[in-house]
Amino acid sequence: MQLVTELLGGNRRALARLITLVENGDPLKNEILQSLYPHTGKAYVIGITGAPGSGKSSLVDRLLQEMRGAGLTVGVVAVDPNSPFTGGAILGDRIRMQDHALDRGVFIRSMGTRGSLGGLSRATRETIQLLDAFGKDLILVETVGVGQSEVDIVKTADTTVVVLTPAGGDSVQTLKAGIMEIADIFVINKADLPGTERAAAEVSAMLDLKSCCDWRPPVVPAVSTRGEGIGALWQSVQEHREYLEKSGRLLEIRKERISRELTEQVEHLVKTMVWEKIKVRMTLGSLVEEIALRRRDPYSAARELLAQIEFPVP
Ligand SMILES: Nc1nc2c(ncn2[C@@H]2O[C@H](COP(=O)(O)OP(=O)(O)OP(=O)(O)O)[C@@H](O)[C@H]2O)c(=O)[nH]1
Ligand SMILES: [Mg+2]
Repeated sequence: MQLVTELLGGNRRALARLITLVENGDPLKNEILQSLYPHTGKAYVIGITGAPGSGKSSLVDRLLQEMRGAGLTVGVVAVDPNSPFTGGAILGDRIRMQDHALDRGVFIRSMGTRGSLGGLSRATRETIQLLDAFGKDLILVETVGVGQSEVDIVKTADTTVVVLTPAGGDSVQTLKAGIMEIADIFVINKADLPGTERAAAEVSAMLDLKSCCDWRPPVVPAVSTRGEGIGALWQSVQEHREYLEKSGRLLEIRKERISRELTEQVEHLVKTMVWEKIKVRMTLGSLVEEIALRRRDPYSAARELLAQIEFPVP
């Protein structure tokens, strides 16, 4: 495919077009991802998650400067499950990253919700693959971490940075959402506001309770609007990466990810296949009527539907 060859040759427009095709579930999607797969696995993925308005985009903006300064190329995926917008457009002044848009070593893509959150996390993962194949050294994924489902998106990262703020009791909220468990690094952003030390102490106390693992997530205070603490954050990211690489953990977590993806892909295929068969053979409507009238039950009805399908063994 011409576009795939162009992407591999470093053509940014081909990259943008392929992301759109994949996002829209183009019929060629699997073929595209399949042919690019051998070129992936080189990029290092960093997830940045935190409550709305905690300063994730401002942090990404500053991190980009550090990373570019180190001579590395970067892809950014800004995922917002609450936004209906998707595509290349940067969402107004909420994202401060526009300055980097002219830098050819940086590629930024924002992504809004496409129906389900599950769909969004798949689209995010696929976009990461395209950026990886394109040759970006680092990929930053910004996600609004407010619920359990966003955790799925975060699971695609090698290093996960959780952004907290001193105000508003974010830390407690995040703890509830289960995001605490997946943090490799904590940032207490807006450290210019009161309560920073207390927030940092809270996180440390919580980490003390966790009797696990060789890596203790550092707690980094930052003022992203002024660029303070960004050097320390970048340092922590590199240290975490080094820890993962030296301990063999990186290979392990990447295998775990592949295992999840493979399972998900099989389930996705089975689901598609089954519903295609069921849809062509009968309508569900009458069955629903029957069940609503309590003449039937959904349990035996589901089994009967499936019993009518002859499963082809590929
Ligand atoms: N005082 C202070 N304000 C900050 C800091 N970092 C970010 N802000 C402000 O917080 C607001 C949100 O910043 P963003 O970087 O857009 O936050 P975000 O987490 O990306 O927001 P969403 O993507 O909407 O969830 C902006 O008005 C920033 O200027 C900081 O370190 N200190
Ligand atoms: Mg943002």
